[in-house]
Amino acid sequence: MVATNKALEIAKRASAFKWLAASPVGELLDRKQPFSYRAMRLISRSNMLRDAAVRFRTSYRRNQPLPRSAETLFPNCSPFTVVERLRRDGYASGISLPEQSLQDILNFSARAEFVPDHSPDRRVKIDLVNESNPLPGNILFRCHNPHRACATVDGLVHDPFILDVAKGYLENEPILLSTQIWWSYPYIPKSDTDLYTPEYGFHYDIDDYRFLKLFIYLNDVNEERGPHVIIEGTHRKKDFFEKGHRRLTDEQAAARYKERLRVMTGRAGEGFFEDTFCYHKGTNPRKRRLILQLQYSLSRLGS
Ligand SMILES: O=C(O)CCC(=O)C(=O)O
Repeated sequence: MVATNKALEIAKRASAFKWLAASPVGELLDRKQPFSYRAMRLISRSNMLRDAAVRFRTSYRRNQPLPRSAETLFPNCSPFTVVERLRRDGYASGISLPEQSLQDILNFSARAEFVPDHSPDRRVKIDLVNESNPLPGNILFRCHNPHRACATVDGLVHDPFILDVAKGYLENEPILLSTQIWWSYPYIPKSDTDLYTPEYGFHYDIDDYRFLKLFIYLNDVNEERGPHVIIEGTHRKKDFFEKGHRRLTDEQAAARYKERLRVMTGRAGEGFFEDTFCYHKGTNPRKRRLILQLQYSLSRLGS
């Protein structure tokens, strides 16, 4: 009995500690990160301070423009419209890669080495046809910065339309933070009470005072292929609870935002811009999903 109480006490302390570590205060105290980054993560939780920080930074520092490709792959898209939608809704869809570019990136993905999130020392190649998990126990497999090895991804990074959107939204020349291609595999719960995994739970990112992601699906994504879900407009306003909690359960998300959940299904090659300061998640897929992400930001704070 005494032993059980002691174990409970330790467990309680451990979960209180975990909660504190993940809280804004815990983050600020965590000296593993530079102070400027920790301060940004705290300040950014207030939209007013976040916008003020963007204006202040932009007033004294214009970033160097990234080189631009001669032609865009998206001649029919208007950066102005996309930026307006991003500001209003936190996301803007309607991007579609030309077939050849999609094929190039898929061919690259078949040759590339992916790092499993939970086994960072391993490298695996992943077959485009065989759907089985190459390293069970892992669910996310990432190829970091594919633009360094794949000319087509590099072309996207420097595409004039994409750069105009990033510049318009960031109100400064964009800095490329990273690119990634990753596979998401089904998370199989170990028991009936183990349905949740943070990899597939709602959260918002705080990677800089302002930042922007472009996601492009590399396989067809229907409801069973783990579509990305966005809670529209949550980049503009968060209540006190949400400022302190980067994560929401599905139940909390449904209770608070039932009308604003946007499930982003799409065909291979289709994509959308998103300010992932919005609450968002990748859904636990029943079948694996392959996605490309480009991330631009105002500074290198989040790198
Ligand atoms: O896999 C997804 O759709 C979600 C990705 C995500 O959460 C992120 O990029 O922050």
